[in-house]
Amino acid sequence: MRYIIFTFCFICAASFATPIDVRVLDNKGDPVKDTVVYITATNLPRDEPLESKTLVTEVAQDGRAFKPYVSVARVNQTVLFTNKDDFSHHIYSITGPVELSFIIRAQDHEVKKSFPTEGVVAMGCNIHDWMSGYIKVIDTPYYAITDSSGMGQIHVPVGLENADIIAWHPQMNESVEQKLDQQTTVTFELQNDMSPIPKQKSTQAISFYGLSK
Ligand SMILES: [Cu+2]
Repeated sequence: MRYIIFTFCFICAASFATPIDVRVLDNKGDPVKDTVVYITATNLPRDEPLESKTLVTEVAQDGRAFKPYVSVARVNQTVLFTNKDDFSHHIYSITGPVELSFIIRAQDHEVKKSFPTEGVVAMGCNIHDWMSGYIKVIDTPYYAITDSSGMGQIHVPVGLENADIIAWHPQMNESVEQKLDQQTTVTFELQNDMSPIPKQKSTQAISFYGLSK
């Protein structure tokens, strides 16, 4: 009987989450990949969805680049930095909730970090100065990152009050937001030009105190 009740409640809960399809286009109508889209509201549930409690965001250093270029972390969620290269990186950030500066050594050495408040962590590497990556730290369980079609999907529970949907990308000059009512599709058409996305060079790095190849 308990199993039946549990199953019934699970189906109920799932049926009350509405998928919202989000599309982000630049001011030329082209899709914008790697945009973080997320929901805020005045009554966000205090109990997070179960999956987010064990969620770990992985930011890899791979081929002298951050992969992915844009990541999302919840406040206080573990971010796992992993080095896929066979040489070291020296990751830093002077923006965001916490300043970062740590060396991550070769061959799958791992470093764990977390961030106590919302913000934007703009990362670089002291050894490979072209490396650029971002972590958007947010305090909501309802978010997505757009794919190469500029699309993302967020499952939102019913009953959110004063809900907004926000879009952020490192090369936008500001976040944009819309009121979220009952709509199941949301399109952002950016008005301003975006800055160029930096190229992650893959040329041979210069040796630096034995930390790099
Ligand atoms: Cu590096």
